[in-house]
Amino acid sequence: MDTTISANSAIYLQLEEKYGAHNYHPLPVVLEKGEGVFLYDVDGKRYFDFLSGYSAVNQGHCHPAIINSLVEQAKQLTLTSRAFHNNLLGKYEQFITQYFGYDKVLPMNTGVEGGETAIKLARRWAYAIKGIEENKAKIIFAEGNFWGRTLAAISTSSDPSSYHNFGPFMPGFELVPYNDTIALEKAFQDQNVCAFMVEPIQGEAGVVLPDDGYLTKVRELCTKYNVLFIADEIQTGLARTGKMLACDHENVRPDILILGKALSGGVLPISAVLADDYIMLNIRPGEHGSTYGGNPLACAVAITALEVLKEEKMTENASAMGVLLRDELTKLQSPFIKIIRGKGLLNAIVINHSNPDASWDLCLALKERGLLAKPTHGDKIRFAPPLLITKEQILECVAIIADALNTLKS
Ligand code: IF1
Repeated sequence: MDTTISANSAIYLQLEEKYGAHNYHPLPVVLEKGEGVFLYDVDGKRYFDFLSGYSAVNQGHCHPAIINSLVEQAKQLTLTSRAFHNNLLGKYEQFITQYFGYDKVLPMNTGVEGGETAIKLARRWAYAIKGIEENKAKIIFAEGNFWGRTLAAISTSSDPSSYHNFGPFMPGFELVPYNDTIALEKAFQDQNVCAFMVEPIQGEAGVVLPDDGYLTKVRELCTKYNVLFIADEIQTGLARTGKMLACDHENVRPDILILGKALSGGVLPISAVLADDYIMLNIRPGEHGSTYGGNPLACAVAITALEVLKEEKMTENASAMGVLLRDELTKLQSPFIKIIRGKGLLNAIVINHSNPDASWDLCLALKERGLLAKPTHGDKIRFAPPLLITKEQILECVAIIADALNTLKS
């Protein structure tokens, strides 16, 4: 048991240990309140949140306007199912399609359902429009991708910890190296390829950025070979990288856009797949959906979550605070930081240390000093605070990081 937890916290960990599946290895901290950039544990200790619920809490924890929309709508109507119409779905569909500039939206719940929906739309377009022989459609993914935990998602994974001993896997998927448009164009020579699904920045892989111009080239190749460009912006979207969408850094427009996470501001699972009519209308009534997809509660929350991003200029702040964070971390000149990378407030450091537990130990030291972050893929630590963080708070957090780094032994 980690010695850095209180007796009070230990009670909660023991309950999870005994009664919950052991499918995570969380940091030893028990949280009970969130407000803005801060989280508070069961002993009242305050922490800066540098994970933001894996970019689901871009707007800050329990954003008052989002919570107000949740509470007011919850008193009115939460779920009709799509068997009937309701007074919010059409309003939300109009709002989000005009917000991002697409003809239509298919509302779902979790991010991975958004990915599954995008794949079904691409396959349906392949057979109905591109004329690919039935059951022959292929979709290309990038090595290092992560888009969820369903059997389709792990069928496209290159990470054994995602797919090992979960087979057999879904056919019709192929991998090319990320950030490699030569390999991508080679894969596009296969006439059965109908789509390329890619994250503009690979989150789970440890905030891996492609070369400038990669997305532009992807767009060109997809157009040239009549392949749908599917952008998984579930983690990179919604102002996180300093633009409303990470694709906006290169002004490229994907054919299918997948959103999730911060679409609800961390309040409940909401995802959305946006596309134009020539793609969206190939799925006919009764051919796809979900019990909660597009429920009135989600519609009310998502409209406010999107409004808040613009009203509070979170895109601009993410861009400026991201530059400040990376500059200040660079100034530390820490021997324990190999790489600092990121865009906007989606950042990661790669730890330089012989001890494989160094990144975990650093996260424990950060926790002790009031900052919560978690390693990904061993030696990388993601630094992704809510997008309303201020300059003063960034500087305070860099001081915490510097002090924690000093606890690592050479
Ligand atoms: C876990 C990772 C992040 C995502 C992208 C789709 C989804 C995700 C780019 C699916 C979800 C979550 C899943 C969560 C931890 C977190 C994660 F470490 F797993 F990979 F963020 F990097 N596309 N990512 O990042 O969305 O179905 O979860 O709503 O599974 O541990 P979801």
